[in-house]
Amino acid sequence: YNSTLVAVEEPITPPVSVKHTQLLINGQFVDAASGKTFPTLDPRTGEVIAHVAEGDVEDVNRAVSAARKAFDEGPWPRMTAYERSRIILRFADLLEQHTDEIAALETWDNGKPYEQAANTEIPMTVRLFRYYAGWADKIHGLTVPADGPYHVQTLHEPIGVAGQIIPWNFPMLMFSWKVGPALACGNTVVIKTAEQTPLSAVYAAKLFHEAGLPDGVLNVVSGFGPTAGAALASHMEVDKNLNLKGFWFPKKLLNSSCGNSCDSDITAQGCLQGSLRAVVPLAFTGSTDTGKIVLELASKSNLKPVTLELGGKSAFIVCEDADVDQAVELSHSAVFFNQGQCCCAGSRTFVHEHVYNEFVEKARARAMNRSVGDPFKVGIEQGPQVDSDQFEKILRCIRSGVESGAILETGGDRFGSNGYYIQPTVFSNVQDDMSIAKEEIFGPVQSILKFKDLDEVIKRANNSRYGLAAGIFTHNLDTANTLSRALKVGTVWINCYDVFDAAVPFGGYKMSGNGREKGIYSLNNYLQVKAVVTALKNPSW
Ligand code: TXE
Repeated sequence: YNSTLVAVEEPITPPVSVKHTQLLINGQFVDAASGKTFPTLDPRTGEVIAHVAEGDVEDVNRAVSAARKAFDEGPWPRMTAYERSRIILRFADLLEQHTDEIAALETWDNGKPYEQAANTEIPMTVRLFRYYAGWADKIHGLTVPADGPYHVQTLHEPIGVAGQIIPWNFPMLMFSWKVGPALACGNTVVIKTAEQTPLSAVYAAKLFHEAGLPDGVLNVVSGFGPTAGAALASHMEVDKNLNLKGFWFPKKLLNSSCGNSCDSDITAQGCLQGSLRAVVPLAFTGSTDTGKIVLELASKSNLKPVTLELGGKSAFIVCEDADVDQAVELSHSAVFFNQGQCCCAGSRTFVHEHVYNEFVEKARARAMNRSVGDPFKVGIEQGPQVDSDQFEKILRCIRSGVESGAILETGGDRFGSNGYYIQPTVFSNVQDDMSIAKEEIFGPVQSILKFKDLDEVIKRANNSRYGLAAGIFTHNLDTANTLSRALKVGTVWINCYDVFDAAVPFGGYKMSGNGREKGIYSLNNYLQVKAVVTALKNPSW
């Protein structure tokens, strides 16, 4: 392997210290109820960065109660939309002022290049909050010309407590996609961060409180998926002042929510001394497998609506008239950006047979030229993978590619002997039935496939359980239009890739998820519509 090697054996000391390691509930930093902590690790070395509070069921319950109280009794949904917007804008300013520290926390915890975090991701996070701050005072209903002597209007109201579960690949961006629209609409939030990257969100949430966010509006719980995450997904949110009869709920869930102990699922209904108010909605980003679990937990608890942003195996299609140099460069970043840890990574590179050989040669050269090294070092394009699980999974995928007969053009192994670095890897001669062409690798591995004509590539690109995104490289308008209409995906990029904008919706077809985030579309996830019908005394006017 012949990349621009940069020593990874002696990691650079991060230019930041870890200030916050507790949970943030009701505006206060608190330990986990159990007193437990877990280590968050530096992917450059596998060494411990800090011990972080390990939230679990009881902490999620505390956080949901705080969020519920802030929604039912607090100023947040009652203040003017303009005031809410001002607080979100003040937070965006603070975030911008603290870009260096937050970017350093992201790099330390996740392994992504510091320059990428500081110059792209934190600015995009700031932009997203400003975008949704702009929406706060522009959310309103309609007047409806109904039949009959009625004045009809719709009110667009916040739903209540939003539960949110985010992954580790873009911790701050995922925080903004979830928290921005939920708060702009006047909801309150409980967000569970990923166990690999708990540091930045709690830091940012502290800044939100400095910006004037009332206590309880934004609660951050760090912890693991099957415990804290599952508790949020299955939360019942039961208040104890009313008597509900005739409802059936699984005993386990009730006990975890209300703290009482019931003998059986059936007798559990006697325990429901409360009005049932769901944690709604639940927004999840992560793997398709965990998305299924989350959906099941939501339906088995209280049918809370769930939006899912899941995995992908996106096609990047290089047509015969494409600018090959541009397509090589963009297909390279479409796969390798963020160490390949992007849900929309263009991880199936389909290349027309007429430009295939030239493309493969140039793609190989570009990958060999990728600068891999300590992500705090200037000029580094690729740092380590986030953790040992991901590192091992990617190496397994690479082995499977070799065993199934794909041609290993470059890479194929770990990089250095320390931490979770992987060599940029390119396979050519990849066939549709190989697992590297079907499964989400989530690593720096490009799979190049050859195609002959449009009909064929449409069928093959759509032959996937995923449908998140696609890239099309052509100067032929008709080809671009045909492909963009035919591909079953949530985003199509034409002669570009990974163009993210706060105003542009993002989400998946098929098993890449449901619902859309960003833009005006995300507001719908956090609003409910009330129709108000008033009889007119004198309809002739
Ligand atoms: O994901 P998980 P993992 C894909 C990618 C990666 C694979 C596994 O292919 O290799 O998923 O990564 C929380 N109830 N993506 O294991 O498990 C968990 O704590 C409730 C694509 O890290 O989906 C974390 O906060 N929550 C993806 C979040 O789910 C649970 C980004 C994501 O973790 C839970 C990440 C449970 N039972 C991985 N189990 C994308 N779409 O960008 C886990 N979690």
